[in-house]
Amino acid sequence: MEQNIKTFVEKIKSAKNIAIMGHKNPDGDSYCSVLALAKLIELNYGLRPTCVYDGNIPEYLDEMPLRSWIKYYERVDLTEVYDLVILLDYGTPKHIGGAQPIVDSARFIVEIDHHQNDEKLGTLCIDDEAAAATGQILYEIMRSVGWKFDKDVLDLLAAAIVTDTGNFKFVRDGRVMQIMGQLVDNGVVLRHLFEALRNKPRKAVVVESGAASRAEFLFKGRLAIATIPHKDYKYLDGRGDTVLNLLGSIKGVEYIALLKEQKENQTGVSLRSRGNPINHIAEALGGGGHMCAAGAVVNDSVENVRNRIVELFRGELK
Ligand SMILES: [Mn+2]
Repeated sequence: MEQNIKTFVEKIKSAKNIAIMGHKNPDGDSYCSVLALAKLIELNYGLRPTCVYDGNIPEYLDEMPLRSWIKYYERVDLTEVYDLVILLDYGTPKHIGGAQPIVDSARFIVEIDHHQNDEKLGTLCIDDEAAAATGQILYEIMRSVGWKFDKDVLDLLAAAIVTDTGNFKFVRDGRVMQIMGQLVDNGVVLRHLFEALRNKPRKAVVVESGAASRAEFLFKGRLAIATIPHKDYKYLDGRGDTVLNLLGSIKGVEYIALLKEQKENQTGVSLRSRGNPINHIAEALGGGGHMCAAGAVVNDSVENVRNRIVELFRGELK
């Protein structure tokens, strides 16, 4: 790890241009990690990296610092060849999206990630599957190199950790909480951060709470299934966390499945559990993810996907 970080710093120092990207449809960790690292590189080496994304940035991230630094891939010159491309939090190569040409032509690729991934793209990999967020790994790199930082960096890293741990619910060890403590001691105000992230459009909350109110409950109430019809899909902010959180707050509900009709015969599935593993269900649907938070995109109708999910759970919950 230490040697890898040393090499990483050498690559930053010698690069004439740098691009940073996360995964398509960035979540809080992906988005905030990209901006935090970009700011760290500018502060410490005087070079501002090109930050790229594909898909949609959820509106709840609008209040995060440095929004203007990140550009949709179509607004970036994809023919530019970068000395260094840094991939953050990307999971698997299929999540790269429209900025792929930048990755393909890169002179050197560094990846920093906490996802399990059998198809790594990095020439140099600074991965840590035990980390709660990519933002946590960045914090540890920052401290180990001794990079100077500012309030934007700290707020972004804190937001990355808060969002990827589901407001600390998914924390598995004390390391990330100690880091959070250091962030707070250095000026991060958690109340401001949580308020800044409570920033959803009204329509999204109305649509999502409607989906929660129409949910069905199966296997004695242990599995909740909610559906977002296609006409409402465009109003979702991010993955539909309001639905997932509402249903997950009901006594007796252990598993939550949210089905999103993205288009005809294409259904996005978000799965959450309140403790038991759920990623094997996502994998059976062709997707994947973490133990308690996983998902898939299935080329089938909402009804058929719903029935498949019920059958997959029937084996476990009968
Ligand atoms: Mn992450």
